[in-house]
Amino acid sequence: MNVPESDALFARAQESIPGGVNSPVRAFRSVGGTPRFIARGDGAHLWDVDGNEYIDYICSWGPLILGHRPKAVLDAIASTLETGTTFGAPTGREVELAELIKSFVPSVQMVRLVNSGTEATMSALRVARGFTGRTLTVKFEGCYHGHVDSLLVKAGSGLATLGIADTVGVPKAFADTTIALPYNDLDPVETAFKERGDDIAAIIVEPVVGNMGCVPPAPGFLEGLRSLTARYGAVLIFDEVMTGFRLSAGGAQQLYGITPDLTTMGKIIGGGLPLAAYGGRADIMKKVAPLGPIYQAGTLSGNPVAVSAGIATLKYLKAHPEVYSIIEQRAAQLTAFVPQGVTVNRVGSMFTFFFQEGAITDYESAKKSDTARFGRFFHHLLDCGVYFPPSQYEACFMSAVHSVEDIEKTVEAIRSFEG
Ligand code: HOZ
Repeated sequence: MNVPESDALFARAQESIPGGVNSPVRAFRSVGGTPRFIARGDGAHLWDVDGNEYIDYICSWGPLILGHRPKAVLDAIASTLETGTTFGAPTGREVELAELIKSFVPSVQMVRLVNSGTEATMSALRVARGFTGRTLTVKFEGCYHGHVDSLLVKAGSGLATLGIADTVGVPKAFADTTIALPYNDLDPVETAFKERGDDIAAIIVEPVVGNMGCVPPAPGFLEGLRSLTARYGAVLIFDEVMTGFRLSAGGAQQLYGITPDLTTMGKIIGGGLPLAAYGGRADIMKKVAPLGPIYQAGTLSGNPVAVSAGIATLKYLKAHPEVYSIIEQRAAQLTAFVPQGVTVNRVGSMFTFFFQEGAITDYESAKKSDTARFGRFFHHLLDCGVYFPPSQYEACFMSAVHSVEDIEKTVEAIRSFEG
């Protein structure tokens, strides 16, 4: 497909922005070709600057559960803009959003609003260390928790996409505070606690992984993490930036019936604007300044425009619980046909077509995928007007406004792949 306007913008962008993009996976590096520069979105569809239309399964990497430009969210933003954009002082809306979050996620007894998922995980980790007086964190290979220094060890998402094992720029001393273990395997976690349990502050985990592609937890894995952290006095952090408000109203923790100590949230919570949060047990959150000695702050935290978009989104989800069955059904319909040599992992409205046969349960198995064939699949879909993430190691997201026709057209495109 010729995309002269995107080509021209990409050439210009590369003169001023590293790799021409503001977040690495967008650069199409692992699939080749020119990233589409987007002119606009509406509902489940996107249009690029060359006028091509796509059915969008990136949904801005997860936030757009209501699609592009949902009326409730646009109205809330517009009316908030009439009052100003930022005050650097508390507003009633922040209280309303905090109360809404608590009503969706009962394990969150207190919550602090921040601006990005990275900020949320960075802060939650600091709080876990401050609360326990310990240093080490257990994370899982292929999970990605934003670009927090100590969490970029064996991380998924863009690092997996670009083949960066461990980023340069993280001091060894920081990386040494992280114990990276295989996902879905409890034995090494148990061993780590036996050997270093007195110094492990937290386990942080994507309860359903989205960042090595979609990988569900094996039966008993999350339960095992819960009981080990409880036994050793460590904090269990669920990173629900992707899964929160998506896999159910109460996120993965509601779906699997596990109560973490702290939860990080992002994406959907901001209704398409930059907003994220961390929260959990009141006795832990009461250690955060100004109540306690653990410092964390932000000029634009609780920004009124983002907060109003978040409130509008969560209120819509509360009033329309049927959204969850709709997006699950649509995703099931889309993934019913699987090309030969491909395995689909799906949990609710998150899914990935892995270009290999056999079970994908962890980072080792995810990495066995035929990424060159995935790249051909990706470009075939793009040519058919279907916009998937430009990486084998990301999840697709369904929105409430993908229509049956959108899904049928997508399945048709998948069926016609001959690569
Ligand atoms: N790390 C994000 C997905 N896992 C990608 C964000 C982006 O490129 O916008």
